[in-house]
Amino acid sequence: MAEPIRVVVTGAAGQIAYSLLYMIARGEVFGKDQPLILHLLDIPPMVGVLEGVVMELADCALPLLREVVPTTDPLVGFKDVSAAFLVGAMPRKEGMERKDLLSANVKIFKVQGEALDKVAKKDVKVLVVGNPANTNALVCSNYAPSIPKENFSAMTRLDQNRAASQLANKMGVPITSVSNVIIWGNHSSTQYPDASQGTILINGEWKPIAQAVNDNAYLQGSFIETVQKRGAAVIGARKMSSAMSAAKAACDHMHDWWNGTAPGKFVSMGVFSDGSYGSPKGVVFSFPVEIKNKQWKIVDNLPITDFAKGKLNVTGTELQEEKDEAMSVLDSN
Ligand code: NAX
Repeated sequence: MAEPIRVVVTGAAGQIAYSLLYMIARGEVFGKDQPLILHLLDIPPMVGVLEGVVMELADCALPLLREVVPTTDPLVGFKDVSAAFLVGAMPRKEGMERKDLLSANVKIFKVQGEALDKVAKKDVKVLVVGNPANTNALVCSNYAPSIPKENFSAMTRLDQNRAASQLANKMGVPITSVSNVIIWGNHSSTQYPDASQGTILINGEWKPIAQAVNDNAYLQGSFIETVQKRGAAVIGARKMSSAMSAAKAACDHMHDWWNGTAPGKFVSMGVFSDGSYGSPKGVVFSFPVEIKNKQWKIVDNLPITDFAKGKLNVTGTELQEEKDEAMSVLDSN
């Protein structure tokens, strides 16, 4: 068997981590032959809860889980890690402006970036889940200059999974029959879920989704809105935000980053923009990517309609504003 790798989950006492830790420790991300040492990072008031999570992980009797390291010290949490799931963040409280939320999170992701820079492996893969995920990833990377920018990403996989699931449901096919649906831009309500490059397996034949669905008003209307507002719908029903599905999406994201994408398939990830598709350079923007040897590459030359251009512009503008606000908070600190 391989040597164990160290993997950290922040916000380890929270609700997403409660599902995520189990999925990782089962081998669903790094493989059934890869032993793991799990680092659980949270803040001091959560130490008691963290202890309970450690007990439960022990009680799961998981063969791949060699050791669990609960801590509130980022320098311990990030020490020698090969993969980092940054789930913990400051939640938006009632009446909080975006600037206040950004400001609180900038402080968290600055500390974590600095710790990653000091003690993590230089090829660590960092997935930011905690919101505002795209801009938190940008801030974190900013404070970890010794780790390549390509190793930081933000999660839009939950949005991708939601979009694919909507389409599978509408067409009455299994989820495995829907491919290459894209999430562009920010993990926020300005995101652009785009089915125009996607394909769907119907009666043994892969067809363009647009052709199979044959309802442009739906694809450019309620499909997009349903995905954009799905998080709010789950909160409305559950009185708590998406957790199980967010954990599954985080596993999917890291799994594909670690293991690669199948030929002809792509997935969406928030990554540093090189200006592709007219997006603002230097923000963390969700693009369709293909992955090989643990390196992602933005899928290029996809046709972009005027409708899509308008949507990309809105979400890109929001990300540029978030970046500018985050940078102004950083400058004033
Ligand atoms: P919880 O409030 O259940 O858990 C968050 C945990 O993070 C808490 O235990 C808290 O103590 C911890 N924490 C706070 N500051 C920390 C720090 N500096 N270091 C380490 N731990 C810290 O939230 P949960 O439902 O688990 O959601 C976590 C984050 O995921 C939130 O920011 C949420 O908005 C975000 N989400 C992002 C999604 C995405 O698709 N990118 C979807 C799901 C989710 O809404």
